[in-house]
Amino acid sequence: MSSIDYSEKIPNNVNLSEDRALQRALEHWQPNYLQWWQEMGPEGAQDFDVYLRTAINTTPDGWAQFGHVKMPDYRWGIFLAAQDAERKVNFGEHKGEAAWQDVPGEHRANLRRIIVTQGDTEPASVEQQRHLGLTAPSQYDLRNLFQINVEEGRHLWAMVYLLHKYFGRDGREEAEALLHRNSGSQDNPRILEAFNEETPDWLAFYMFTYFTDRDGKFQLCALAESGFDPLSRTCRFMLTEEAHHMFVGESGVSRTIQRTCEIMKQHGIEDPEQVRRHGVIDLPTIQRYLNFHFSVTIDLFGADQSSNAATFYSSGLKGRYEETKRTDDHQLKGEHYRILEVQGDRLVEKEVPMLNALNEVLRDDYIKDSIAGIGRWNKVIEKAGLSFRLQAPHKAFNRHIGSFSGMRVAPDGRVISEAEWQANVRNWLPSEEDRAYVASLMGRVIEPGKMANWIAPPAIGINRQAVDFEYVRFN
Ligand code: BYC
Repeated sequence: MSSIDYSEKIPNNVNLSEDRALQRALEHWQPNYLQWWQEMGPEGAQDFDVYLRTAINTTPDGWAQFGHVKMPDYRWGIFLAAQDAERKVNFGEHKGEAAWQDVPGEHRANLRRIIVTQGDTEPASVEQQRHLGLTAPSQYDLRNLFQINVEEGRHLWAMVYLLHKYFGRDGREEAEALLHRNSGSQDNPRILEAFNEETPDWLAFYMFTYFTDRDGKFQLCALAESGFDPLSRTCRFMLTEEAHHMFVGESGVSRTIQRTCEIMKQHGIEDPEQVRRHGVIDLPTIQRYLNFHFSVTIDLFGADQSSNAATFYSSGLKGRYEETKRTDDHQLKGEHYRILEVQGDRLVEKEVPMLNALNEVLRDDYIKDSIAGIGRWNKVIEKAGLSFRLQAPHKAFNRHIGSFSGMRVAPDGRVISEAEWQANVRNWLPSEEDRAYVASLMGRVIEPGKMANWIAPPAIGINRQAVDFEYVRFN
């Protein structure tokens, strides 16, 4: 089994040693990154040895090397998926041209903006999750949190590589700024709203990794279609790591539901207050967390009609999900898409030019994918013989971006008054009391194989290790 060459400061498959100027620029950025990691990365965990998966190359047996590593020593390498010399621009006005190996001058500003927005989310999520290690429900979960954190760090490196290599001085300045904005900061916040929200507890963490990391999957899939080949290759490799993040979310929520159902069955209770007396999270609270994370995440797709989205597509920078599997003309001029808008107190469908609706197209693809997992959570409840069912709220519910922002819409899609919203919001979104209750359950469990009372154990361990394997050595 090959291992990382620790004499190499920045492991990579981009021939970094042949580009001295780029190597120097990245070596200059690296200490600032490490300082950011010390200050904003996982709190109090710098000395732990963590059973981590490290990518050392992009081959099937090289992208997932497991072993105990201290997080600050993790090798945040730069890896692009293999190049296809025949690759073309597959959509938009440049369709059929050879894929670009350099940035086309006329698209430079837009491309930089996309890369910066993508890059900004990666350190933001590490900042949002920074305190969670102090209240992990098990060693297994603690390890998964840290795995996600180091990989988000690597994804930041991926975008910083593109900025340094292809955008000269502007790119270097943007790379510095990525370390200076901070999640939730009043003066210098992260770019997208969801990345300024707190992730205060583990239910929020699982919901975030299920819903918000899935936005990552869809955006990365759209960018993997880019005519700018280095961006496409970078995103393709990032996607291999993303799957585990969504797995942590889906299985985490599932295990939480399973434990709650066990208690409900065992004691023959359904009333949330009674359920809470047993120290587990009642299903209506899980629904409210779901409503919150679903609605905040679908805002991340941008406005339902966006000239930016049309430009990104027509200029070949950002495609649709599974662009190359679609059978239309990949230019979409004269095509239409149905979006919803509010008319009086009703939501009505309206046809708009497809190119302007591409944020909505991606959002709808995302919604289909995320609803599938909610169905799997319901299977756990059904299997326990309980009648409660979780549901995705209507896509107009609790929106802050696009034509529904400022509207009051109930989870079932009814346009409602401010008074009705205020009277019911506690039933629809997590209240202060809900958050305080969930917070009260969060206590650190560190003995191998032990779980906090509110969550069921996982079905299997990581990399075929036992569930009670020592995933984290606390030293
Ligand atoms: N919050 O024309 P619009 C991930 C702004 S997650 C605040 O619709 P556009 C990950 C917008 O900037 C994936 N502002 O915008 C997950 C614009 O501002 P200006 C991240 C917002 O450009 C978990 C204005 O509103 N990657 O990887 O079509 C853990 C008009 O909007 C928001 C990407 O997002 C918002 N939610 O669409 C770790 C891909 N939405 O120009 C990682 C790259 C919109 O008026 N980004 N605005 O000042 C993009 O493709 C686009 O920037 C967006 C926005 C789809 C996000």
